[in-house]
Amino acid sequence: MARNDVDVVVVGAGFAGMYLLHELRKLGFSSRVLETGTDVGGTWYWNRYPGARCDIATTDYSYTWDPELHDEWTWSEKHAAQPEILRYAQYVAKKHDLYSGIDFEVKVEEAEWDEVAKKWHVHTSTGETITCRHYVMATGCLSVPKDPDIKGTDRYRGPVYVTGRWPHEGVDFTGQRVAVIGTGSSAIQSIPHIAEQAKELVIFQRTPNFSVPAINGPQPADRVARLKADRATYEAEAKLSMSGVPIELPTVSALGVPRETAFEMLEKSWQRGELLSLGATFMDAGTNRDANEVIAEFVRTKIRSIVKDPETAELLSPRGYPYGTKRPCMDTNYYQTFNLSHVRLVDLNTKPIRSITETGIEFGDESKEFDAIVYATGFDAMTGAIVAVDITGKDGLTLKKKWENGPLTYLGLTSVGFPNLYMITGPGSPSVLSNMMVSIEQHVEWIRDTIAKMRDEGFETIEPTPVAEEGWRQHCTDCADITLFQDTNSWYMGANVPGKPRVLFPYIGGVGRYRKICDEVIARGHLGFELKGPKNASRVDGVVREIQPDVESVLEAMALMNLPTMESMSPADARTFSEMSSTMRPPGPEVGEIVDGTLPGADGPIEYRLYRPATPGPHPIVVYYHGGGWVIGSHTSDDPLCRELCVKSDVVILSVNYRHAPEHRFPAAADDAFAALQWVAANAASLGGDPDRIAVAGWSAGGNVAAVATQLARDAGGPALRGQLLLTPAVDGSKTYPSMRENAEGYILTKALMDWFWEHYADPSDRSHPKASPLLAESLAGLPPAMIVTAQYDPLRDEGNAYAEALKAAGVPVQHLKAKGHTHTSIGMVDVLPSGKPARNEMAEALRRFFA
Ligand code: N01
Repeated sequence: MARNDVDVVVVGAGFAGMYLLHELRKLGFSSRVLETGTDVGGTWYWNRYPGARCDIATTDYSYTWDPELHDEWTWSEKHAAQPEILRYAQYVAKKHDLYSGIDFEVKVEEAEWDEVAKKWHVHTSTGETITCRHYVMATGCLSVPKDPDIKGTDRYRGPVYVTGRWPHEGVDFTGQRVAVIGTGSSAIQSIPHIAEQAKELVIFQRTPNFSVPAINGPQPADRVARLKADRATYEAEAKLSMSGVPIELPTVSALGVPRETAFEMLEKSWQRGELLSLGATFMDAGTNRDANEVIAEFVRTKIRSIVKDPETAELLSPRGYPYGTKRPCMDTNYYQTFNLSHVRLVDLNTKPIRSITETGIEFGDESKEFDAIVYATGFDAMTGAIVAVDITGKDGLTLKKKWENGPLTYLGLTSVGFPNLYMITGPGSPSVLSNMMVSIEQHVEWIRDTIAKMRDEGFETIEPTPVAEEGWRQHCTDCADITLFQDTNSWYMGANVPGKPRVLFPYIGGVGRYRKICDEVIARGHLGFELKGPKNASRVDGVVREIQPDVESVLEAMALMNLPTMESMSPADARTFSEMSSTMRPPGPEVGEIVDGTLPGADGPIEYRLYRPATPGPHPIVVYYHGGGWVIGSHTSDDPLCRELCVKSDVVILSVNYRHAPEHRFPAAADDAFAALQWVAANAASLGGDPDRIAVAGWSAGGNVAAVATQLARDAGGPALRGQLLLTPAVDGSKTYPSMRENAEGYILTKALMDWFWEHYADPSDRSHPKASPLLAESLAGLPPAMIVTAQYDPLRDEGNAYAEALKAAGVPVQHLKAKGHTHTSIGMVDVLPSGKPARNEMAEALRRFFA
């Protein structure tokens, strides 16, 4: 095959391009690897600034595909420095004869898809056009330095250095007055070294960063021992971990322990000298702002304890954005550097740079001369290097145009309209939120296996489907939505480059989950891809993940616990089991007052719990019916949800302990529900409520009795109700809906459990009675406005949907929320699952509207 007509063109000879070249050769594919630099190493070739080191311990930042390397190469330090990592890349390239497959000093300028030939034409800076079946961008996530975006940069006549393009021969700053602009990772690593040489060093800071000490030294003995004893297990754990480094997952909330204990725990993490340690101290650091603030304040106390000048310490202390939402830095003596008399910090918020001049910098009301300026101003991250090449796909569509409002990819690997184009660690993959080595190897292997399958099965092209791509965008958004990342101006969000769309560029669902998804895509016949060949075609369309990521995590954790099923227990044991589980959940918000009491049920007294807001009354009253399949639960079992509804809707919630089956079968629960409603209406004023503003609410079986009580009130001519809020209600026990089969297992409420509940509650013959199945009422006209919430992965979904539709058809105003990616139980899990919060907010809003 001609050199300019190959199976695969790979752009970039960093760790990704090198490994891919090795794999392609192994499988007999012809390839060209094109690299702008003069050597291999990618990021470690370009970033030669003083102090450049790997922030991930280098033991974890090593290739795993050549096991011999583990014996042949020993890292001299825990966090090896750039020259050593570059030597490692060169060593591997020599050992595997990779140099012979790489063209250096070649820049790829354009690539266009040829729909007739089903090939890419790649145009390079040397004037060559290379035709290839597959085109891989292995261009790295942080490879295009961003424009510093500062007035006057072209005026300066002295030497200018950019951290990401550092001179190969190094720079000697001895005796010089040096300015460093920026305080990201590159600056924080280089500043202590520049300070050692410079006569005077001024650091221009726009946003202070969180930095943890590397505590560098030899490779940690315990890690080395672990790897020696069982490397395979270690590597497998890394692949399924959150960030590509196996660390123990936290189980403690930062808010669940006293501040002193939290700080002791953080001190231990600090002393570990690992990039991920601080953030991994608490389970809620990434999702709860208050929990995150505990870490932020800990770092600020550290800064205050190191930096002697209190004003400088304060300026260096990050405030106003959560820890981890800008990439945390790792340093050796960064904060200590500010104790040196020739080092000065300038806060650009109070002294902005007016202009760079021919000889220095004008800032605030000052003007200073410098012998050298260092720009540590970062990169056009994630997409910069990809769209720097003019890539034109099908129908003349360019990738740049397609990504105008944010990158659209399937799995961060491929994009609709660009057949046979692959991105290694592209946007929408864990990439920069992971140990890059783990993510690089995974993508290389995924691409390798895919193109090998195509060759073996006679396919010429592969392209994701629009449905799959949109589903992936939504899943990435779902993952991002439950984190604290969105409000921070970070390069993760594209905020460092003016005009760049503001989305979270990397996938934040975790390395392990991501890998499982990619494997699942392949196992399901390349789900979400269309593959075409001259003689055959395959299209398995669909969305690979619709479940909310936090819901999935809870389901996975529960599956690991291997708990007995409730239906295998006696009702008494099921109740005890359920009560025990409830003791472990967060309590929900504080309310003004809680009052426990009894009220007359249909056949004797029943208990209730009243939740009163802290605001002055009288308040509207919502009579609430708990979930638990008429068998388990009580007036206190939905405590966190009742508290939250009380606070958010500013209403009194009165939760009723209606009688339970099998001791009290149908229609005891329904009769008690109605009796409670009547009693509340008659006693509203003495309960501190407004008798004219009463509504009902209920979850699951509680939604069932709430709906029934509403119908009974209508039929009895009162009490008059303002509304009904039904959360994943059971409304028809007379037949099996498709969702009961679809979601029969795996989502906590199972078909078997629902059958068990019905068996305990009502005879089959009774289940057609509207007091058991309110959907079957003769008429639904004249009922109060309803808010109905149904969940995608709930066996009861379709009957809830049917009730919403039937109410609408009967002229009842209905707000129907179909909670995407949720289960029967997930929406009500207050302070456990952030993804349920929007639905609960809408529920609270609906209650307010009922009474408006
Ligand atoms: O770049 P950055 P970096 N005027 O974008 C400031 C990886 N990395 O090269 O925060 C004034 O983080 C900007 O201010 P602000 C790592 O993932 C890894 O340091 O935008 N200031 C910020 O302080 C890292 O996150 C390693 O307000 C301006 C700084 O410049 C990523 O690369 C080592 C400005 C840029 O910080 C990027 O790090 C190094 C302006 N006009 C890097 N424009 C290792 O693992 C920008 N800034 C070893």
